[in-house]
Amino acid sequence: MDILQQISDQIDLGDDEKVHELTTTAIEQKIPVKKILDEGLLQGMNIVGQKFKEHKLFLPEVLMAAKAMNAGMELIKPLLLSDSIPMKAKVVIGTVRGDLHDIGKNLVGVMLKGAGFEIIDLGNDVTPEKFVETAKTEGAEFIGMSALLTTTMPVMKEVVDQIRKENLEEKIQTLIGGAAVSRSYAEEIGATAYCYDGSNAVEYLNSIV
Ligand code: B1M
Repeated sequence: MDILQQISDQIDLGDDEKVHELTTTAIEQKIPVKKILDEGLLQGMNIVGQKFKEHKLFLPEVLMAAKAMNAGMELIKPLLLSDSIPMKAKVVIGTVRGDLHDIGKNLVGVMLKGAGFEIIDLGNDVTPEKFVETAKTEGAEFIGMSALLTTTMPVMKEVVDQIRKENLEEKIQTLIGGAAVSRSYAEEIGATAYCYDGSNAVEYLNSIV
């Protein structure tokens, strides 16, 4: 069976050791890292997401799948970063308050870093105050927020509102992403941009920096 298919299957089964082993082999076989990511790791996580939605998998299994995904991510991270160039701009990134989903946010952070942006990663469950204060003290030009839950996406609006209230729109742009949000939501709350995924975030930032 195709090794990328095996990686995807082992994520679905939540076997972090197997994913580590298979990802190592895929790297040794010189399969392009973006292909390992898209057709192996992300593919597996998409299947898990679909099964979770259909109640065919439950939370502990999803946690195991997330652990397996991270086992692969740790191996490809340095490769995604290897082409890095001098820092172009600072981006404060985090998953919003109440939301613990950080796999996508981590991935976006790695890709932006690889594309030459300085990343200040605040982790998950980040309050609006923390986003804005950090961007101010660090002199960051961008705040990148991730939300995977419909219940946590309104926190993004709090950040945008806070930026407006402090008249910082000229200095700090807000980017949003994550499965819960969309371009129209970004427009609705007045965020500067919606980024579909890490590549899209890189493309957007490169186009304006
Ligand atoms: Co949760 N979960 N989860 N979960 N989980 C979802 C999001 C859900 C869609 C599953 C489902 O029902 N199908 C659903 C949300 C429903 C909704 O709100 N509409 C859900 C739920 C309900 C929950 C709980 C509430 C379950 C419960 O407790 N009953 C709970 C909430 C906990 C909390 O956060 N407070 C919960 C918990 C968890 C785990 C802890 C078990 C685990 C997270 C582990 C971790 O992140 N460390 C988990 C997981 C793994 C998922 C799914 C299966 C996979 C998410 C993922 O990592 N995808 C997810 C189903 C799904 O999304 N299909 C689901 C892979 C990742 C690479 O993609 O994060 O979308 P993603 O990131 C993408 C893009 O969205 C984009 O780029 C990334 C790369 O392509 N992007 C950005 C993301 N952030 C960006 C920021 C940017 C730009 C682009 O900034 C500029």
